[in-house]
Order: sequence, then C-alpha cells, then structure tokens
Amino acid sequence: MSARAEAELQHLIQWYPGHMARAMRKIGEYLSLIDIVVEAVDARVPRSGRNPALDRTIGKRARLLVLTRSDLADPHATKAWIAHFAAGGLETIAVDARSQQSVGRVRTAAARLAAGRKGVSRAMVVGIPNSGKSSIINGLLRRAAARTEDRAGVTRQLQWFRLPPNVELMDTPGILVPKIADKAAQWKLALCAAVPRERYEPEEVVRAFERWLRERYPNRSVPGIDEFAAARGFVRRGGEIDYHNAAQSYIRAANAGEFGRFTLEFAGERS
Ligand SMILES: Nc1nc2c(ncn2[C@@H]2O[C@H](COP(=O)(O)OP(=O)(O)O)[C@@H](O)[C@H]2O)c(=O)[nH]1
Ligand SMILES: [Mg+2]
Repeated sequence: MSARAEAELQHLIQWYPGHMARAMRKIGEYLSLIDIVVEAVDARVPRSGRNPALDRTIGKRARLLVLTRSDLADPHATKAWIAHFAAGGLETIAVDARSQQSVGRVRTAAARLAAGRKGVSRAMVVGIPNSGKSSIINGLLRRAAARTEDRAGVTRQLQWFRLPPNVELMDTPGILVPKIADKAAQWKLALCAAVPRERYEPEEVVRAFERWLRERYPNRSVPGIDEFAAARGFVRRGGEIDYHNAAQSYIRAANAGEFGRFTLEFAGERS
C-alpha cells in the first residue's frame, strides 16, 4: 500500500467515529418505536458489510438479516453464510432486492417474526450505504396497504405503511456507518460502493481486487485494469492510461455483475 493510500486509510478510519456515533444515536431514537430490525447487508461482504455496534444498539429486539445482491454473490458462499448466521440464532435470507418476488420473502419472514408477538409489530430497515435498504423498502411498499396515520412526537416526520397482516414498516431507513476494521475491509467496502467516493483511491481498490481474484478465483477470466482501460477507451492522447477514471468505471462494472458473481468474504474465515 502506498504512503498516500496509507494516509487515506488513516483519514478514513478517523473520519468515522463521529459519524458512527451520530448514526447510532439516530437509529437509537427510532428504535424506541421498533420491534423488528431488518438489517440489509451486501451478500458479497457479510462480515465487513455489518457494523457490530448495531448489536448493542438494538439489544434484544427481533432481527432479520437480509443478504442483498444474492444475484451478484457466489451462491455457495451465500449458502454457507446463511448456515453460519442461523447457527448463531440469526434468521437470514438472501435476496435480489430489485426483485418483487425476492422482496416478498422479506415480507413473509417479517410476518413470521411478528407472529410471535402481540398486535402489530413495527419494523425498520437499517444498513450501511448502498446495502439495498431503499430497494427493500420500495419493494415492500409497492404492495403495501394504505399509509397508516402519522404518530405524534418523535415520529412526526416518519411515515408508517401497513404490511398485512401484522407488520407496520417505517418508510425511512436507518443508516449505519461501516466499521472499517482493516485494509481488506476498506477495499472490499469501496468495491461494493459502501464508502463515499472521495474516501478511497479507486485504482488501489481495483488492484487489491485483482490480486484477490487471482488468489480466490484463479480460473476466472476477469480483465485487469489495463485491459479494461484499453477496451473502454480510458486512454489519454499519447497513449497514457487514465487509471483513475478507468478504475471508477471498473468498480461500477463489478457492481453491475459484468465480471461474474463473487463473494469477498467467507463464513468461518477471518479475511
Ligand atoms: N444487482 C442488485 N442490485 C441491487 C440489489 N439491491 C440493490 N441494488 C442496487 O444497488 C443500488 C443501491 O441500492 P439502494 O437500495 O439504493 O441502497 P441503499 O443505499 O442501502 O438505500 C441501486 O442501484 C439498486 O438497484 C440487489 O439485490 N441486486
Ligand atoms: Mg437509500
């Protein structure tokens, strides 16, 4: 890692505590109203895509883990993650959050959790940036019944939607800040577009991904950054490659599934 990237990383890690505290406080305010927490996590980063601080904040509330982008993740790895979380008592489902049918399973799972409780349970979707929160909420609301009435006080700004038979969904997602535990978490989260773009050097991210792919998926033919840049025309006059913009485009392509399905973290492995 270059000195510049190292400095960037320090900056990134230091930048977050204040944001983290604020984000957690905000979620904490909402949580007083919530019975079921639906945690959206990108299935490609089931470890780095979660923030362990959420455990303390939500306490003993019912929780449903939704692994999004199952269409982009390695299905074997996703299966192992579901078993891993289930073994820890955490109900987990994998979805393509863009699909109505898939999001229907979130609704079913939430209804099942609510069935163990009295009356109507109130649910909220939380997750780090780009984890699929809005997609899940939109998918659920598309078939939702009429908006339920607004409540007083802290909920004045919030809207609740009835998901028959027994769930009410808050329309606002709770935004978690990712916890960047190490260098690997940084490039993986950046690759999954979970980190603000000004917080990382795209070229470093792509090179780390390339190295990782060669190790983990050696039989996969994924273009390197040079090949990708040449093919997509990220070449300046004089033949010099525009690595910065090529790398940004590369990250978008990876997120669009152009390089096939991959999971960046495996159940039962540290990194
Ligand atoms: N392929 C795929 N794309 C998804 C999935 N979930 C979300 N997206 C896309 O990822 C982007 C960010 O999703 P969004 O729901 O806005 O994430 P949020 O930032 O957590 O609210 C959007 O372009 C979505 O269409 C998924 O399960 N599969
Ligand atoms: Mg959103």
